[in-house]
Amino acid sequence: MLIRRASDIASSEITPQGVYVSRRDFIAGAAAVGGSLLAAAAVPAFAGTKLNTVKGPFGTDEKLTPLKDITNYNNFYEYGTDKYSPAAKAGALRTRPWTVKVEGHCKKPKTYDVDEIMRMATLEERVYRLRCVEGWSMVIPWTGFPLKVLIDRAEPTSKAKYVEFTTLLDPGQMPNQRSGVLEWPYVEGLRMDEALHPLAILCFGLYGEVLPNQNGAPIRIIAPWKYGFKSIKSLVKIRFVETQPQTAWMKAAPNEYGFYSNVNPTVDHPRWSQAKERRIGEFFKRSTLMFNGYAEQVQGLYSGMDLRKNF
Ligand SMILES: Nc1nc2c(c(=O)[nH]1)N[C@H]1C(S)=C(S)[C@@H](COP(=O)(O)O)O[C@H]1N2
Ligand SMILES: [Mo]
Repeated sequence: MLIRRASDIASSEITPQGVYVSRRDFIAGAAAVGGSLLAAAAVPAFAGTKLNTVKGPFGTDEKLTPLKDITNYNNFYEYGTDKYSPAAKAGALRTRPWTVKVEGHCKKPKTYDVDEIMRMATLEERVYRLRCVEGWSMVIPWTGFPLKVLIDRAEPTSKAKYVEFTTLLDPGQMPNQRSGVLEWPYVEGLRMDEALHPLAILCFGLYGEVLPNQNGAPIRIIAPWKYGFKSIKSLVKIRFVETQPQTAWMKAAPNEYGFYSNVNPTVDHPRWSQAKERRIGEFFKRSTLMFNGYAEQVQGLYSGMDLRKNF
């Protein structure tokens, strides 16, 4: 088993937790937040700030997708429905201060500052495949740690059967929320056991640096065995609920997007096949793997379920 939990990692492997801020970023940060230099040093607010990470589990030998593709070919409907608007427009998002509300069926609801969350566990680099429902894929070195770390802090009760995630709602900073393309704010969800799975991470960075805004700064979810749209960006709320959440995509097109959204080459999207994918940067399509190649890790979550009905 390749899984290493933060608690299994020897303290000698762990450089002081949190972030390394270069002098340039330190000064830029101080100027931009208008706060003291000390406050700026503790605040890794800006894309490009280096993060202290250790190598995490679930690696892959596949070629990494170049940074320029990961940051210039995005889905972030809050900034438009084409792939290039997020890079052009998401600069408007203010990622500090930023809070994440943890609420619902749990013993310890709390509103966290995102920097407090970042310091809860060692930041790991995890190279995961991302498979978009539209048929393209990338291989991305994300920085984060298991979502389970934060869930455990909240002490969910037995009524917590699902976790609902919500993106920021602020048309001033997310101009395409003025359109009706989706019902805003963007909402996603996982079943509790999915959310606790060691593959599911809270993500703060990629390629060893703080997330660019267009990739969902300052905090997002990555669930690599599901289509990319489950990996919700710019998260402001985590809510423990008893019934299955209605996600933004289910509301928009319930016949096309189900709650589970597991990558599944044998279940087509009603308008196109899911059997193949185009790895960004490659010419020939490759076969899509069950659960995006993470079957060994996650298939047990779905034993006995009809994945054609629960798509
Ligand atoms: N809030 C929000 N999260 C979102 C989306 C979105 O439009 N809004 N798009 C999703 C889709 S469809 C994909 S494929 C991934 C893309 O992530 P990336 O741009 O970092 O590659 O983000 C997902 N998370
Ligand atoms: Mo997607």
